Amino acid sequence: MKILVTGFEPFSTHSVNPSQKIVEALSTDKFLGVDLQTLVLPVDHVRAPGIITETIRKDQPDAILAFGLASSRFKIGLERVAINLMDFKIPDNSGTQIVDQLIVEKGPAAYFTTLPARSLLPLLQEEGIPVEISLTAGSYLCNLVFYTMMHEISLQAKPIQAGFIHLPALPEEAAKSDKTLPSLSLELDLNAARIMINYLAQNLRRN
Ligand code: PCA
Repeated sequence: MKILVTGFEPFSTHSVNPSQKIVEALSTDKFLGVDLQTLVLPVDHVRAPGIITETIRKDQPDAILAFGLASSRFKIGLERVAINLMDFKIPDNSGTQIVDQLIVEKGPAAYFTTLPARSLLPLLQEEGIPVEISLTAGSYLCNLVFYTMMHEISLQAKPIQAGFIHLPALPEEAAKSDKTLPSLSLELDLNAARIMINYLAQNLRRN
């Protein structure tokens, strides 16, 4: 079975993106019965949705785990909902700041994650990973990619398990910051990603 894992390049004041780091580390991992595909997306409101849509159409993954950085979070966030809105508080890496625009004209207001967030939560917590179910993926690039992939999946009418996961900042960023910045280690991020991949693989195998 094919599982696609995506992350993002660094953006704004963040010199490092934990989602890129975990994707790079996972690309050399082996998971039983899993053809794992990894992708680092640009923080660009035109290129990122284009790349994710093309990848889903071309590779037809059975499941998608998309990761990004949410630098003020204390816990890993299993995002529950993607909204049809671009309302950037900062420009993307192309220098564009979009305000009050729909992602898909006439698209639904929102899509729910199709990841089994309720089942994943205790699994991750039992491993000592700070994690929560989050009700907002924001209105920037992460939400844009999340909404775009859920929209493509809904157009294809396939039962693909897909969702977005936000990661707190890495300790190296918190160490350099003059603000009080919560952080989580790359080791815990990676552990969480591996647990989720194995869980999806087992569930997909059963179905
Ligand atoms: N986080 C940003 C975009 C890229 C990333 O890693 C977000 O939360 O929208």
